[in-house]
Amino acid sequence: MKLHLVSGFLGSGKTTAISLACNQLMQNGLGVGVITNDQGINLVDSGFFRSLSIPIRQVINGCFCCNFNQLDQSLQSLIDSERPGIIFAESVGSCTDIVATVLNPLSHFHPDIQITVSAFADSRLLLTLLQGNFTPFDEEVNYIYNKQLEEAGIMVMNKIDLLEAKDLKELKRLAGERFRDKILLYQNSLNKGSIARWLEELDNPQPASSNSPLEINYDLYASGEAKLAWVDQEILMESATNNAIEEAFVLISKIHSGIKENNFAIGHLKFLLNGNTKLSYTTAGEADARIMESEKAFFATLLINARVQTEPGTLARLIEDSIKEIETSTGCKIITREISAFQPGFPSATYRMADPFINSQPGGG
Ligand SMILES: Nc1nc2c(ncn2[C@@H]2O[C@H](COP(=O)(O)OP(=O)(O)OP(=O)(O)O)[C@@H](O)[C@H]2O)c(=O)[nH]1
Ligand SMILES: [Mg+2]
Repeated sequence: MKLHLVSGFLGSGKTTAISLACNQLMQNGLGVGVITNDQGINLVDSGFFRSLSIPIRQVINGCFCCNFNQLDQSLQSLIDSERPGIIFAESVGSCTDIVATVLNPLSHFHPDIQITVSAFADSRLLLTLLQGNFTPFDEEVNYIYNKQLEEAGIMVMNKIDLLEAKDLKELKRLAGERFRDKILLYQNSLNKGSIARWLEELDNPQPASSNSPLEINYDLYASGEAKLAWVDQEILMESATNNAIEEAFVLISKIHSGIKENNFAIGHLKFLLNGNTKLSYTTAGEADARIMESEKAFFATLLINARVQTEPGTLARLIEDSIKEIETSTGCKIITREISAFQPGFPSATYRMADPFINSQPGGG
C-alpha cells in the first residue's frame, strides 16, 4: 500500500491534482482512496470527491498533526473497506511541519506503508515570493508558505499553464537555485500528461532523507494561521422565478467581489453548488465554473468554504450582507442550514518525531 501525503498552501491545486490522479489510477484498475482534512467540518473538497465517486474519509476540526489518531483511523477504515493500492491524504492548506508530525509518526507506526510527501505551490505566488516581491499575505502567513516548501522532498510547482514562458523560465532558474536537493516538478494539474508524470515520481520509493523535519517557531506558525478567517456556511436557495442556479452564481460573484473590494487576501474561496459543481477563487483570481447558469431550478444548495485573511466576524458579516442583498435584488429566499466562523487554534501535534525510528515525543507547539 502506498500513501501520498499532499501538502501545500490553500488553493495551490492539491484537490485538482489528486482527483485527476485518482481518475487515471481507477481507469487502470487500481483501487484508490482519499483522506481530506480541514479545520472546519463541512468541506467542499469532500463533497467534490464524493461527486466523483472517489472513496473518502475526512479528518476534520483540525489538521492531521493535531488529529493524528483520527488520521490513523481513517487510513485503517479506508484500507479495510476499499482495499486501495494507493491513498492520497490532502492536508489542510494552512498546515506545516507535517514531516515531523505526520510522516514520521506514520512511518513509525506503519513501517509497511510506503509514504511520499509532495508540497504544492501556485507557481504565480511562488514566483512572486522567490523574486522577493510582496505577496497579498502577511509575513506570518508567508512563513507557513515557506515552511511547507522547505520540508517536502517533492515540490510541485503547479498551474504553470497560467505563467508566461519568460516567467516559467525565471521560476525554473530561481527554484532550481533555492531548492537544490528536491525533486522539482513543473505541473499543470488540468493536464493528463502532467499528472501522469507526477504519478510516475510518486511511484519511485522516496528515501527517508529526501524529506526534512523542520526547525520551526510554533508561535509564528500559530500567528500565521490565526491571521486567516474560516467561514463554512451551507445554504438553501429557494427561487421565486425558477432561477435558483443563476441566483446562486450572482451570490457567489457578490461574495467574491465583496472580499476583493475590501482588499482581503483570499487563501481559498470555494463553493459547492448542488453537491457536485465546485467553483473556486484564489488570490490570483480564477473561478472555474462550468457554466450552467441557464439551467432552471426552484431550489439550489450552496456550500461555502471561505479562507480569507481577515477576522472571522468580518468575513461572516460580509457573506451575510451579500445574502441579504441577493434576496432583495432577486426575490429569492435563502435559508442557512449550518454556519461556523472561526480562526484556527494553536497547532498542538499529537506526536512530533525528528526521526521515525529514533526519538518520539508527544506534542508540537
Ligand atoms: N489553470 C490551472 N488551474 C488549476 C491548476 N490546478 C488547480 N487549478 C485551479 O486552482 C483552484 C484551486 O484548486 P484546488 O485543487 O481546489 O486547490 P487546493 O490546493 O486543493 O485548495 P485547498 O484545499 O483549499 O487548500 C481551482 O480553481 C482549480 O481548478 C492548474 O494546474 N492549472
Ligand atoms: Mg483542496
